[in-house]
Amino acid sequence: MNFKNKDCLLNFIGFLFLVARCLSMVEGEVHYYEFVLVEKNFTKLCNTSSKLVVNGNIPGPIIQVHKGDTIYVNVHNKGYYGVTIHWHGVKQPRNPWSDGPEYITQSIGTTYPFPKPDDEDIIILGSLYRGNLKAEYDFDLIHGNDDLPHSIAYTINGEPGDLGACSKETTYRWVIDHGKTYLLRLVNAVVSANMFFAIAEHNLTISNQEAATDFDHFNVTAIIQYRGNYTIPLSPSLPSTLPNYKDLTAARKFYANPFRSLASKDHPVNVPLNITTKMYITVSMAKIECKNTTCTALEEGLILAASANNISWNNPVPTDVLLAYYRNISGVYTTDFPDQPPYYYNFTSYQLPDALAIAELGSKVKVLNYNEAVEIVFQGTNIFQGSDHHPMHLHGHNFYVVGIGYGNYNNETDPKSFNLVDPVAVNTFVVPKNGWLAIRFVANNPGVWFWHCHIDRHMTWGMASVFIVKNGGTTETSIRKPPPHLPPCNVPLELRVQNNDGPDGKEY
Ligand SMILES: [Cu+2]
Repeated sequence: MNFKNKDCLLNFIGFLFLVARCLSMVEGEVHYYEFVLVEKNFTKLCNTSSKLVVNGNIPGPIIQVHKGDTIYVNVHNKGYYGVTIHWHGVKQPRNPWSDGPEYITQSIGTTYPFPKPDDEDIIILGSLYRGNLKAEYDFDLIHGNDDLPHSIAYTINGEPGDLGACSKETTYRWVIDHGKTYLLRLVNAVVSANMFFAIAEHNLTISNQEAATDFDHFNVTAIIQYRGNYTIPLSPSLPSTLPNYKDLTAARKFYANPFRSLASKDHPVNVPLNITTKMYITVSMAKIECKNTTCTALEEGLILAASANNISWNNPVPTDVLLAYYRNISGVYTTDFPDQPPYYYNFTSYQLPDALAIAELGSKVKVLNYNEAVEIVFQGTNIFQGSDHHPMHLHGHNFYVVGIGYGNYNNETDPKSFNLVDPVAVNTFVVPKNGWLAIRFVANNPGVWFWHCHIDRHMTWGMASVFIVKNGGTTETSIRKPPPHLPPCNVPLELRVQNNDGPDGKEY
């Protein structure tokens, strides 16, 4: 798999969330931020381990800016590993050079489209790991283990909450005023699960797996506390309406929503109607040939992987896709990512032969002409009875969610129910378990753009590929020049900062 090709120093993708506030009309401020990435010890759930964090905190700092502002972020990496940073939600027009994904490249309206809230808070749902996660992750990939490290708990703003051991004192607490309206920005940064979220005794309109049991059976809590004169109860009340972990019906009900946006004259949508490129892409668990003698193979020579149209993404050598494309270096990637799966079968059947799982390892990309109107239907499969939710993330573009459903996509009847009027525009959306997702976008951002399942376990296993969007013929529609400080991909071994810690966190 891709673990062998660690020529890049950039072997870890960090995620940062940028919150753009759009209340003020003042534009054009300049903001400077210093991010220091450092390994620091944290004690959570009675256990102390080192974690790579930004400015010493979990979660990291929030950048709050206005539309039109300029932001400079200096990142100082004082950790053990090479790091790339990818920004969700920030357009990078013609500029894949700073997009972030290792081996690949290294919208906001004017006002709220609803009454202005009195205040707001950001809730980041996360995963808590024990031990040296990077070392465990490398170990599992190198040995082709059939799984990756598992978290031990979920967190809200870095804290597991009231129900965990040694945890109550640091539960995240938000103090609010009675009678006011609050906006919550919810970010699901959990590595491998979708989450139900509720606030006890409050109405909230928000928008797992049946068989899987290896997720954290952990209710993460945080506290909302009203200001004022009253006796604060010793323990907070818990929501009574929150579905059970495994309540698939509740999840299905949620996904059966038409997912309408708040489209209006002031917040228009512009769904492409004349589609010029149609793709049908199966996203699936898979098996690939193990090319490493230390693999813990599932069966003879095969290890667990994930695929898109039966291709399991393999990070290219000796350089990244972007540089190879820009400099015309051949042999790094191929342009034959298929528009449809190699064979058709009942993708969501409960009994599928394992032979269907065998995927090809490849660095296959899809090339799109500038301004191509693209429709993709992602089809989940139940191979290994391993169907799952797959939040598909596209870099460089937003897309419209025009359709979603269960079972196999029917290309005659399902398009009739597409929402082409007021669909949501996002850069990540889920393919429901044993279902499909239809998206549309215009390929108007020239460059090299990674797309992948955002469950990191699946992405690591190869549920990913790349769009190359060609130039449009003018300077304004062409990819920018690389920045002068572009770091070289081939970093000599002796220059790399190395951490020789074992999975137990101790040096070996
Ligand atoms: Cu996935």
